[in-house]
Amino acid sequence: MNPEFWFTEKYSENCGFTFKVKEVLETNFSKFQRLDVLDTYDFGKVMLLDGLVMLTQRDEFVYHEMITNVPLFAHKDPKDVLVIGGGDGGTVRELAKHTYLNSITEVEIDEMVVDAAKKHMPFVGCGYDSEKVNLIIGDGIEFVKGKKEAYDIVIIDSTDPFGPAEGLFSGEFYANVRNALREGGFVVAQAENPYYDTKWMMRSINNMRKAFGDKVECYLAYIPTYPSGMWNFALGYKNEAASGMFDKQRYEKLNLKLRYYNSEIHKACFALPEFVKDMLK
Ligand code: AG3
Repeated sequence: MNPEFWFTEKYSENCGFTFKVKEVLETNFSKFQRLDVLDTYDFGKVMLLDGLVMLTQRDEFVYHEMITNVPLFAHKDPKDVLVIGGGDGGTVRELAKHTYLNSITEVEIDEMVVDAAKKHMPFVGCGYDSEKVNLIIGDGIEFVKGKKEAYDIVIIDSTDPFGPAEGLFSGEFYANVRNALREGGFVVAQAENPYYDTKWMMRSINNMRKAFGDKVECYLAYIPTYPSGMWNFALGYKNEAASGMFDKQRYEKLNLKLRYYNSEIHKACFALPEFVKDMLK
């Protein structure tokens, strides 16, 4: 008998990432997906959706700081932010630190994710403690349809582009998101990685291009527990490119105590390796 229990997310037929598990805290099913929460030795609490790592206690800060602070500090004067997905609460936790915002709306399709985060992962579930966060349980695709210039920033914090999230990567959806943005607005979507998921990454970027034309740029962050550790974010802009913009004054005034994002990263994250640039051509 081997008392050890290991979980592997397979990245391909031949490669994956493995955690040694202390305990399985929850396994649950909704009509959308399977959810597991593990307690692991090296990465603390881990949330899986359909067997894929959504976040770990140890490195979630990278993803959540980067999906929020890059568009927020690039924007000239953000007031209203919409999050689609992000049920674990990590994204709204970061947004709530931007105390000048008027509203933070999140549309998450699966309440099971919210409940599990609140129960087992208070470090992200605490995102819902802020009064400014308005959580709507519903379909983000339907929610954005017909919205006109209602948000300054839309953040798409989804699972991988198959299963319940598939529609969140389509050209039609991005066109609706564009209409929902005000002048000067940005959309940011988690957009997979340039090693294992190049097909998905490019499909997502090309669909964003269908709505935003050449006004799409990418930035990277280093997240050990996501496939390849190099994670891509796609950013669509209505007017000026986000990569050249940074509200230094607001950044200094807020004086956030962050662990990954800073003014240098804001600029540097848009620097792409040659092989990624080639892929994006
Ligand atoms: N959403 C993106 C996770 C993608 C990870 N993919 C994978 N492990 N195959 C994360 C949600 C965090 N709020």
